[in-house]
Amino acid sequence: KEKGFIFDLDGVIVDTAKFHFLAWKKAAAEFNFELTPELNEKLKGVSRIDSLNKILKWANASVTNEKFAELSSDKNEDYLSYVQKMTKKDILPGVYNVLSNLKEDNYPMALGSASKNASTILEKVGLLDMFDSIVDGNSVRKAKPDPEVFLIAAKNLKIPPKKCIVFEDSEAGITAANNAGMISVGIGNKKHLGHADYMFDNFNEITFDFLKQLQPK
Ligand code: G16
Ligand code: MG
Repeated sequence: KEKGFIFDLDGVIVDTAKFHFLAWKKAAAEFNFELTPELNEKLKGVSRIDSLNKILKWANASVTNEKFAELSSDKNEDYLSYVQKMTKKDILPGVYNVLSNLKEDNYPMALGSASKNASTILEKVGLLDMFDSIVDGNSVRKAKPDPEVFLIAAKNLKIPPKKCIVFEDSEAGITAANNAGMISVGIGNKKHLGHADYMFDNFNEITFDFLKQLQPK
């Protein structure tokens, strides 16, 4: 195939942002900080360690390395307790249709996520078999907006970066896709995604014909 498709996970395929929020809120309460939905926006697409560093900075708090590790592991346990309850009903609107259309036509597809829990989540919602390659927080050193995650995905798919299409819901993720020289498609909140090549509210608005005719920039 001449094109490859790369999907972010959280905010694109599933809405796990609400679970990250609940878990970080609980963790932050341990040092008497109230995490607001506004601040939570800034944690989207950001790794676990970087997220905790940001929250500590907002709270003007500092903790020992030991406490840092404990907070981050407790947060993850709490987050995973929500993830365990996920089913295919948690797949965002229109996503399944787009994925299965692309799959039927044999387009190479990869996941490009910052999460270390990506495979667990895909398994829970029954989408693990859709992807030819899964590039996640376990295989990447440099976080978005660095293009590393998407460049590794393109390499695994054996498709040149400029012939890859990236779906992203975060500001840092669209920047990462643009930095990789890929075609960027923003999903969701237009406010933070003005730098995307294309913009949609959700996958119900994206037709298979549109995806088939997309050309490199
Ligand atoms: C996701 C979320 C972030 C989260 C990060 C790391 O990224 O958007 O909020 O902090 O993964 O997750 P974990 O703690 O599970 O390793 P993405 O790239 O899928 O949007
Ligand atoms: Mg995301």
